[in-house]
Amino acid sequence: MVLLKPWDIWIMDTTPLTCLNYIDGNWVGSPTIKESRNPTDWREVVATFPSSSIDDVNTAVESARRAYKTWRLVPAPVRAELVYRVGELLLQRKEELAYLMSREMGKPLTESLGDVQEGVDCAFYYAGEGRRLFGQTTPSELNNKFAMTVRVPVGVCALITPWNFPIAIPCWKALPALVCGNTIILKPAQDTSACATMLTEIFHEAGLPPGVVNLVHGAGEIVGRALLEHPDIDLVSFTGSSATGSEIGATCGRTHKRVCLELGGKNAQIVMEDADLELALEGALWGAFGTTGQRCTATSRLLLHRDIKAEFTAQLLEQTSKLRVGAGTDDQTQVGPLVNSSQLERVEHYLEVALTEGAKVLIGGEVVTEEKFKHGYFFSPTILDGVTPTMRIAREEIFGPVLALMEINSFEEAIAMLNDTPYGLSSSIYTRDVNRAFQAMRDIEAGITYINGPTIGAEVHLPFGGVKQTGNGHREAGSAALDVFTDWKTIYVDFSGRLQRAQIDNR
Ligand code: UN1
Repeated sequence: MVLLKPWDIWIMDTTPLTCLNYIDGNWVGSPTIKESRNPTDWREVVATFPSSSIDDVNTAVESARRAYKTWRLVPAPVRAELVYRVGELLLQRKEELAYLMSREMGKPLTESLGDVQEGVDCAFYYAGEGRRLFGQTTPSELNNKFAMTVRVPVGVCALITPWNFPIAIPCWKALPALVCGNTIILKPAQDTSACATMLTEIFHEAGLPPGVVNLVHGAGEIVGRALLEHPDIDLVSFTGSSATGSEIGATCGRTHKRVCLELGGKNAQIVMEDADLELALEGALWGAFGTTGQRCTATSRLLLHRDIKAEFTAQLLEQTSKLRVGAGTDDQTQVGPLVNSSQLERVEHYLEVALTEGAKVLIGGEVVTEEKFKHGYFFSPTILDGVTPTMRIAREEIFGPVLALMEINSFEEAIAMLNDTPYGLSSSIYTRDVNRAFQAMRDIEAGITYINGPTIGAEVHLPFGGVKQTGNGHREAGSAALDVFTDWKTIYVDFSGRLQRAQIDNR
């Protein structure tokens, strides 16, 4: 791939960025400061950002509440034009943002460009929604009476976003929220504070009025918690771990907030004996090791039919050994570092668990020890064999470059094994048998199923989310996200000039 190459400018300039909160249209600080660092070399500070307090949250909520009074009355097609402008500015600054992302959280440049593109796609898609936001009209059971539904905004939304898609996921949440007439407070992951700040700069430049978008940096335990407890927040949208999600769900239940949760995955790819094996191999490598396995859609289990397992595994090992591990900002890199030390420790911990449980490491399984990587959080792409469904490594989300191989003897066993997990986000099957493909589409318990494609690669105009412990029944992206960010209002207009009693006067 040929990248437009203004990289060199940014490569030279590694002065830490000073990121601030953005409240009521102003960039403001907070007394304590934290740092976000480059996971390729943790000695490099990418940005400093405020460690915000409950007071900062309160100010942001007041500003969002004030702005909501007028923003909700701006016609949706006009709101949509500003959302469209966000897309144009994201496109203009695509390379700059991607480079920053690769420095700040380590994903390879091509993937960072994809992440920004996902934000652009989202902007253009939801800008279109501004001229739709369809409701329904339906006949009334009474004469001279009109019945319809309209979508109305929910109010002030807290968006709590992860570091693995630092532009795409905030866009998935912010852009539908805004086009629907809500105001927002973005609380980004601390590891990607600079990306969130640059995105907010774009919201500002696009002309969103003061208070419509607010950004509050800082810790989940302080800023996140304050948002959940604040009586003036109407909706919380969160993407992250299932453990945090269940706490958020419980708090929002207690504080009567609408809550949309996008949580973990333990996604599997099935390879049947009749599959195009080359295609399935490419898919497995991309699904398991893309973004260093740090996607909620990552392939973490590979279910191989016994007839092809030996041959497929040999090929897989050969290809895995060729993956180029390196800095996200190096355009030769295929697998970047993990985002921070605790993610690295988590992966190391799961490797210990795997060995104790009796799994076998076929490749990888260790921290990369090369001299040039010694200040980074690199873990080698890892394949484990002999994994059985009851092992923790077959059930728990690892969020790293670790792929568990499991053997299947039949299609029925494959589906049962794929479903045997507390999660249900993404899934994949490679087969040339159209009957099996359709049975899989019907019987797999997951929000997303790919036929002859890997478990990653969702597009913004289709619903995204999962079943079981992956979520709480909502979907992001597509027109489904409008159901998160709007309430239905049902309206009856009686133009008969008299009292008409439903269920009574027409009988
Ligand atoms: C995530 O894994 O957190 O389908 C989001 C994909 C991306 C989005 C992933 N478009 O892998």
